[in-house]
Amino acid sequence: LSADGALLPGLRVEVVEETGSTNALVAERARAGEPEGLVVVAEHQTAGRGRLDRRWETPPRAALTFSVLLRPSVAPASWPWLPLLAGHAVGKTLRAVGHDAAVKWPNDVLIDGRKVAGLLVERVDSPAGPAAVVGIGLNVSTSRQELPVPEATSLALEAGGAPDRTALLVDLLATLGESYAAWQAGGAAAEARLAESYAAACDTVGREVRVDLPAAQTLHGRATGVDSRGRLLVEHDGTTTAVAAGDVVHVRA
Ligand code: BT5
Repeated sequence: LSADGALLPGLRVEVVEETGSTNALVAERARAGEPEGLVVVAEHQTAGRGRLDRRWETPPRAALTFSVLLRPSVAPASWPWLPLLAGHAVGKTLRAVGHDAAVKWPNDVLIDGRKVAGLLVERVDSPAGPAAVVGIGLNVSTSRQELPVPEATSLALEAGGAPDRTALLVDLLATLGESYAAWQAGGAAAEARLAESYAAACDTVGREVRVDLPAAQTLHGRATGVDSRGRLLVEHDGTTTAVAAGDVVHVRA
């Protein structure tokens, strides 16, 4: 499933008709010691999660929703790259099938400024060691009424036809697998390349932004790039602040 024929060691895909959240389901399996490579796809999520207790809402079959269990061998300090790496992989996959997709730092994928996909990466500790659950929700609905917020879009609405979700999943897993393998094998040089490639595909870079931080702190400035740790560089008041994704409540461009 990737350039060298192996997506993840032991890749296995399970499909469930309905569950609360595929992230919750895969996290549970991770805690029980499940090895890397499990992918769970849900036709319908009844309690889809976003960041910071926000919700990800999609009617049955209106989205491709799945979670991937990874056990990265790289140092935990590098794990903040995972949501960016995964979002970038989604963007690349969509561009390869003709969509003008861009990433919004840190974890959204946009088409024409509207959110088509969201990502939620959660760390899980287990006796088998730490794991990362990479959750991806990608809207495919043919009906605008099915989208929960006006600033959302779907692949079908953008392309005028429902995509083949199975083919899409295969493409997404292949691209994600390649990026993951390159990141794990490549050390600091791979992260520097990733930072450059992510920034080039990032709709946030180059824009005036307002970053809401916890405790009602707000940063107004211009996003100038992404550093080697995946932090957004914001130029403001004659200085540059590196903002970590984990510290951000909202980014408005
Ligand atoms: C996200 O959070 O965008 C993360 C979404 C991750 C969903 C996947 S689906 C598989 C896996 N299992 C889960 O339970 N979750 C993951 P955040 O950046 O916090 O954005 C949440 C906000 O996006 C909400 O407050 C809404 O404004 C908006 N939103 C909710 N549903 C949406 C949708 N279907 N399309 C576009 N925007 C949506």
